[in-house]
Amino acid sequence: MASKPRNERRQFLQKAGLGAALTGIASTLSTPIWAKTIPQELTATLPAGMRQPGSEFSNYGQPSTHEQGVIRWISANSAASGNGVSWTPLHDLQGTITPNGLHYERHHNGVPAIDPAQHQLLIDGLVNQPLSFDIKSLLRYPMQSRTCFIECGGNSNSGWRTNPIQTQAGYAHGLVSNSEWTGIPVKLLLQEAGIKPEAKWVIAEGADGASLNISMPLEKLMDDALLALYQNGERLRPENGYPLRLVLPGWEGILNVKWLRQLRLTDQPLMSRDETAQYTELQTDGKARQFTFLMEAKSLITSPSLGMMLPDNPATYQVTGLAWSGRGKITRVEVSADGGETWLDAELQGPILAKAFTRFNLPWHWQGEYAILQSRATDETGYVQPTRETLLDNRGKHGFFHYNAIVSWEITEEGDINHVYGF
Ligand SMILES: Nc1nc2c(c(=O)[nH]1)N[C@H]1C(S)=C(S)[C@@H](COP(=O)(O)O)O[C@H]1N2
Ligand SMILES: [Mo]
Repeated sequence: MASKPRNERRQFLQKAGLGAALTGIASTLSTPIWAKTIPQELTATLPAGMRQPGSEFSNYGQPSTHEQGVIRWISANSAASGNGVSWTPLHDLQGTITPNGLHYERHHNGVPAIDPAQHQLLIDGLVNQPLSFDIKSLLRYPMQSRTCFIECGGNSNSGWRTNPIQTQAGYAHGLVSNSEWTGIPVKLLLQEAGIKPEAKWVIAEGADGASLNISMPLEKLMDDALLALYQNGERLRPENGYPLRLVLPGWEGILNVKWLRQLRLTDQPLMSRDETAQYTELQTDGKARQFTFLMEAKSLITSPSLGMMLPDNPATYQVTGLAWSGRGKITRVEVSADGGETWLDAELQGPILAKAFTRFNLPWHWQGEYAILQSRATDETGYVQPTRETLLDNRGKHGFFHYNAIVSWEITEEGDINHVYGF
């Protein structure tokens, strides 16, 4: 369904009496009871439990067969096999941790089959002593865990299109996932090799067909970068970099080099294809943004969202979603039901971790009126997620990377949900 023009929408909202007061959204509303009540005398007829033994044990558990629709959506590049993405179904998930089988994928040249017994990590360049590590020796280091998101710089880039894409939340914004990564602080290994004073940059290389080469400031690697070997408690999945990858909390996906085989310390960036021709953005003044490492604050209502519907009214619905920021902690998420005229603070589910998904919740009482649901995140630096209008004003109409504008879900009087470009 096409989105309504702005004026018509405003009239709609006024007619529905949603102008100034945020009728309907109330954080104090008690949770409704959705369970059916049954007469006492019927409780005796409840089934007596399972008499037959259930199915066998399994060596590795799989989701219920009733959950087969919860999948990564694959958009592979047909012109170059192995190049493409698969999206995390954020709209089907709850909590904040992305299950390993549903972590989004971005490969430039497919998933290499790596035998960990053969794999080596080389640290060389401007170091006192070049070092090589095999996986067995890396597994003996003291490890640390860090829960953080990884987001592709190209996530949500359909937002730059003229017309709002009618795709489920995760399949337009799910090139981001959140995991507990466990491994060795990169700093520890670099210090072991001994960093020469001239070293300012590190060129990381993966062992895949693309042999991805990418430059990153040494400073970040000495700060909070992790050489991850484990993902949510188990060894990395092949798709996500087995047997080891870089994790640079809060920084653009491309820097989180998978199947890592080399860290070369240099005094300047490499200026490789993926940091010049790609992953740069032409600005309105003709100059390009380059090395835009940080992922800015963003939020997304995952439910209710496109592909769902509101079956009845009046009724209370739980508005829920995710917020994250590469700068640190999320401090506030506001929700609007009237296209941004009025806002209410959502509840933030703890623990709130820096550079990680934060879930927000807010009950919303819907009485069948036309509405536009939006969420707006603020992080601990005071940065506020921009409207689409502001983003386009600042960055031009033809961007490609780093789209983090507020997302608007239109709720029709019938309870259908469309993606619209909000006010
Ligand atoms: N070696 C290698 N590392 C890589 C890539 C790749 O193609 N090869 N893709 C990068 C990009 S663009 C992103 S967004 C993330 C995706 O990580 P994931 O597939 O684990 O989600 O890995 C990065 N690391
Ligand atoms: Mo990416």
